[in-house]
Amino acid sequence: MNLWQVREENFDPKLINTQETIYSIGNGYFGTRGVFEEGFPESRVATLLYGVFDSVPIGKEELANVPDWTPIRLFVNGERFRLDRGKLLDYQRVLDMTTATLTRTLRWESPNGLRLKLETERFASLDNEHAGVIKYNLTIEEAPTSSECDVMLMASINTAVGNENLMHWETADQGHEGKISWLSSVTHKTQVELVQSMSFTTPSTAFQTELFSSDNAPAIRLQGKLKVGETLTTEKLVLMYTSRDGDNPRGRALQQHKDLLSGGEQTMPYDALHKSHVAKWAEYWEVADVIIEGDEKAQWGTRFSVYQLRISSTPNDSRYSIAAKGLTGFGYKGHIFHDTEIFMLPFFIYVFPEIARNLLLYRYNLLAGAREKAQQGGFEGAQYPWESTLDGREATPDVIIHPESHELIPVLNGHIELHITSSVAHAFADYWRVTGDDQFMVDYGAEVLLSTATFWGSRAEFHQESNDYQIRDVIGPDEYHEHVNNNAFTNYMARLNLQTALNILDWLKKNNAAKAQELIKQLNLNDQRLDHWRDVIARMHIPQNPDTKLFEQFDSFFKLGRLDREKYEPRTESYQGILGMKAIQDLQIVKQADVLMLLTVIKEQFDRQTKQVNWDYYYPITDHDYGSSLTPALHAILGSELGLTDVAYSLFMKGALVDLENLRGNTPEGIHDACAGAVWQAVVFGFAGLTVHDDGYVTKPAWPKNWTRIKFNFSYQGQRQHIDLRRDQ
Ligand code: IFM
Repeated sequence: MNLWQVREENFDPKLINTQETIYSIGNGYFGTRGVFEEGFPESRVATLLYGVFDSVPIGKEELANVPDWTPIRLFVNGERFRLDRGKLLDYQRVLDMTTATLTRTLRWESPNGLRLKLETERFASLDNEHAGVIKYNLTIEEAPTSSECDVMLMASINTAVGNENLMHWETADQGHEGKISWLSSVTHKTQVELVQSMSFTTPSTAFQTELFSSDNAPAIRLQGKLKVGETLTTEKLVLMYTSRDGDNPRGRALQQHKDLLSGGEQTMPYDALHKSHVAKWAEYWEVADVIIEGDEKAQWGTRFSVYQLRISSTPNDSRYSIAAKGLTGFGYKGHIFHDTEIFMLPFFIYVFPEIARNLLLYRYNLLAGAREKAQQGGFEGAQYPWESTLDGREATPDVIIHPESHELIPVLNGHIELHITSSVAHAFADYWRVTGDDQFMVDYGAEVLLSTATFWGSRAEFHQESNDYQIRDVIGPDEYHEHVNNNAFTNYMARLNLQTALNILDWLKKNNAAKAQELIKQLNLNDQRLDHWRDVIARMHIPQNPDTKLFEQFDSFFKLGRLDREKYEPRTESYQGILGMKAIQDLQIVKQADVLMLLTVIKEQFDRQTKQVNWDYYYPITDHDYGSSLTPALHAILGSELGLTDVAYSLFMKGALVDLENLRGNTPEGIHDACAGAVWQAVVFGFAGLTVHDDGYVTKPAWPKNWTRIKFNFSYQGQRQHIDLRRDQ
């Protein structure tokens, strides 16, 4: 098994959409699903650009699938090559993660008995984020009637793609200059302009090139004769620039395209572009790779996760963040959830702080939207939306079609799932703790922490009869239970948000008095407000038994019925799917880590007894298989800390293989990026046991069976650390 590769040795049409997700390529600026150049029925063709949205009737806006840059249609002696006809003689597809290059080699016999071999290669340049490149090589192996064939290849940019049935782009203009054809499209509602320039070249002098204008699919045709046994080499280069990149996207695309094609050899730009792309990936892997010895599948799944995290993010843009499915599918419409801050961001904080800063800046830049949301709810400060897009306003749809029951159901998360706000605040504090980047805290983090604390200060209600502050009517991370009071995760993290804000203000007063005064004035942090925060901290209702240390997930959770889970095994769907949304509210069944997420995200705040007693209670009532994909790998961290290494390992593998084996059945919707982040965390914080303290860090490995080595790098206070743990044999 090559642990740097994902391979497919057979083509199974039934798996088409799953494999399209898995074989996605990307560079953070754009992601392209692993669709075939020649197309295929039922294919879910998609290229998504970081932060390029258009409006939708339900759910505000979605990443707008751009005109497809990949098509190359092939005709030999008038017969069209397509995998749903003829006979596939050999087939192999490889995603090489070292070089982020997708290759496909196949041999095909046409219905008329002609045999050909195709070798294709594709990548989304990491060195030049605007460039997508395809090498397409054709060999005629056998032709029944002649030694030479008429070959026609048609490369195009196809506008006839949408997000499922919704079309987002209007062709604005198109044309060609020299060898380059270009298409300008504009999103219907948001008016983003995209220019895609295309060249399709071959060194073969036996082939004629013709450029075709079309508003639907401008194309470049290569036509000529190819002798049996000879190979035709072609290259398709597409550059994409949008109005988000600055003025004149057409000028930028064309200028750069001409530069890349200029000069004799450069008419075949693939190799030079590939070289610089590979060099960039080598730099990435040098820092980001995690080595696990003794367990090939774990190594493979972890590497795939680390690959996914990079193709979903960019160091060059802080106006958007990482979507739940990155740039690999339509699931969750490209919206940003707590998936980023809780699940993925730790990887970037520890490994790629440049990208972490962008992800945090995204939230900082959207403070205005968060302030507006707080105000609309009648509160002060900043409340982050549960689902976020470009303007920081709430983007959660009010209704959706339930994926299992297909009913139209109201979605309350945008209204009452509040914990995202403290997760964002925690992310800034965590970045600071690990990187020691004081300036970032001064310039951005402090304002976010103080503004979110202001929100919690106004959201927590004082209750006379219990003499405490409560946060009522929420949805906690376990989304099965709605309208609950005093969710442990929400209240604990809100209290921490308040405390961290006070600490930061003290620190600022000592270290940057001018900034402290500026924020005090700007955010109206008068003594009365700060005293109120102290009071909320002191009297926040935290549903936890002080003797046993057991948290109650929310008020009266323990009074809910217990489910005889055995009765429903074996299952193929969630308990919510089986029992319905209403019935599940009355049962102690947890969709995803809630109390246990609290004990993991801020693990240094809890002792072992607290962790153990809560694990014993909540682990068995959580749906690890059909609840949320986010949390099995996250649970692995706590499991390893508690010495439950076998359980932790099996949870970890559910995360590591979630997409590679389509364990949840929804890989066609896109990669589970939160899960990818949790997989990295499980290896580093769980099995390697890395804990960063204020004055250093320690590792405390818990070795899964057969693992003999864990090696990774991370950055601590700006210095690269190399961890290489070997198991005593
Ligand atoms: O953010 C998650 C949420 O926690 C569970 N449902 C899916 C969302 C997007 O991944």
